[in-house]
Amino acid sequence: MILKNIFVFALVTVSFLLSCQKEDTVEPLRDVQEQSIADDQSIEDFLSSHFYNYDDFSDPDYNGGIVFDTLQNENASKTPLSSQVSKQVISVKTADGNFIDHSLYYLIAREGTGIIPATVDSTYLSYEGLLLNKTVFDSSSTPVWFDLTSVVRGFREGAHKFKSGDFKVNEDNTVDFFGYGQGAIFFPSGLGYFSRNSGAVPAYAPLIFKINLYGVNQTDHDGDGILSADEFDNDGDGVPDDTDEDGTPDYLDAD
Ligand SMILES: [Ca+2]
Ligand SMILES: [Ca+2]
Ligand SMILES: [Ca+2]
Repeated sequence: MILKNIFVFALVTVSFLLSCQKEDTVEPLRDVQEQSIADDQSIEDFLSSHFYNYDDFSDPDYNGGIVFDTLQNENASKTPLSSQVSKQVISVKTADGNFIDHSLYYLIAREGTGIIPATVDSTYLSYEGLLLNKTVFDSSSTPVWFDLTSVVRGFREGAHKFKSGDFKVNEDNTVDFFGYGQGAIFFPSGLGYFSRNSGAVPAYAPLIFKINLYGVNQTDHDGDGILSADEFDNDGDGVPDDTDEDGTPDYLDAD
């Protein structure tokens, strides 16, 4: 019940991560492959020059967040993020039908004890979004629900790397979360907003999100009894399938 109430709250307060359709028409579109390579270099530079507070996370009672810092001075001997992240190559279909590889990096600080969301499920999470210069462009320390079909692809795929946790409701009706997945994802603009200026995110910006994943709801968007995970993108091109080609993707197409 508490989760439901917060869900309603989240729907009206959170809009940033929802994909916006506004196109930036001022500058000619950059080449997707060249941008992917340039963004990957920028992300690798960040990962090799920064570490996170893994010493804090070695304490099972630590319930704070992830902090990034540079490998300088007294921190020069820390283990860089580049040695602690995993990488997934994601192929993105461009407007002209080509597939361009993009690299998503993810840091698992705590794996979580619950279930892994499908990339189309609803997730209950808190997050902080940063540019590579560590400017925070958006955050919610209060958990919010996100339908992963409505966020940028990097976030959708990245949330899929973590497991949810559990919670208990205290006598004063506050909620304690525990055992939840915690980490960060790093992805190029081709998995984000690419050429769009979106809020405080400039065009062609690689993005970082710190994520705490508390809960997962499996979705069946069109209520046809087939989970969205089973009909969203069976051909794996990253674009929602539309088998009957009527313009409504299968996961929203109840017939
Ligand atoms: Ca369905
Ligand atoms: Ca597809
Ligand atoms: Ca259809």
